[in-house]
Amino acid sequence: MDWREEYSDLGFIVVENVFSHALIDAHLVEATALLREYGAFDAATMAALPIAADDALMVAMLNLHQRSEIARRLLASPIIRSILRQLFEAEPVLAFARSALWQPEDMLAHVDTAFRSPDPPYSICRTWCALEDIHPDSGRFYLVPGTHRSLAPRLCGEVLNERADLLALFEQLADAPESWRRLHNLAWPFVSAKVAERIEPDERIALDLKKGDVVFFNPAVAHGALACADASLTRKMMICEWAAQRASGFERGEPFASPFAHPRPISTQQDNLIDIRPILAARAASR
Ligand SMILES: O=C(O)CCC(=O)C(=O)O
Repeated sequence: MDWREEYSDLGFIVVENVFSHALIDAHLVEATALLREYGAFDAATMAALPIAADDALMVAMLNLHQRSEIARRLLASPIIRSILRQLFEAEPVLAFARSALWQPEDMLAHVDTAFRSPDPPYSICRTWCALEDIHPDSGRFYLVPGTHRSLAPRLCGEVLNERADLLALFEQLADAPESWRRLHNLAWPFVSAKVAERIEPDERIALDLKKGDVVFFNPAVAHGALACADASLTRKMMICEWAAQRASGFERGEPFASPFAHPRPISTQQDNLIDIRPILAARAASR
């Protein structure tokens, strides 16, 4: 199967050996120094950071990925750029990046976006990059194949049925596609909250990732992390979100500073929305 078909069907692909180990090691030296500066020395001290310090660390971590020459070299990987360019049919732009050394708590199955079409050309993709050989007991990353098609759109429909305010916003989209970002931001927590209860444990594909491997995934695919069975283990990873340069740059909210110097106008086509016209027509016909 062509990798694009695989991405389209499963919602993710795994590409092995994307980064040089030397570059990863140099990046880890910088990321570790930053974490220490903020008082994160292991999983326990990281989890105990006060919210304000945690937020400040997120911003500093994003800055590190944007400003450090080593991180920029990692993120400029020709393999990553080439795959994203083909998925987006446009230049990829980094929306955020975060490196972490330990599995955070409570990583239940969730989705990272809602009301976005699962069909190409995509405008958002996430990459989960292994910065060491991931130990099976350290809380492996998992995905639930196909749920960007089978589950996420259904949950969007359920949320609209339950929330009149969101339905009203949804019905405005045909005339005012710029309302999409508001709908997304308001509805996404409700959609995501429904995900964990719909996933059977044996549907999860926990990936066996080696240092330098990268998972490219559609953020509407249900995903999460298995429980960490040994708190003394590290789980070094970098997670990034990429947007097509032509897209609107949604999710530019705090605490991530905008990587989009000049936000572009939104259009239904450009922002890769679920095509709502048939849904609206069916609703009108049933009234
Ligand atoms: O830490 C992980 O393995 C999962 C990350 C994740 O689900 C997310 O960033 O949305």
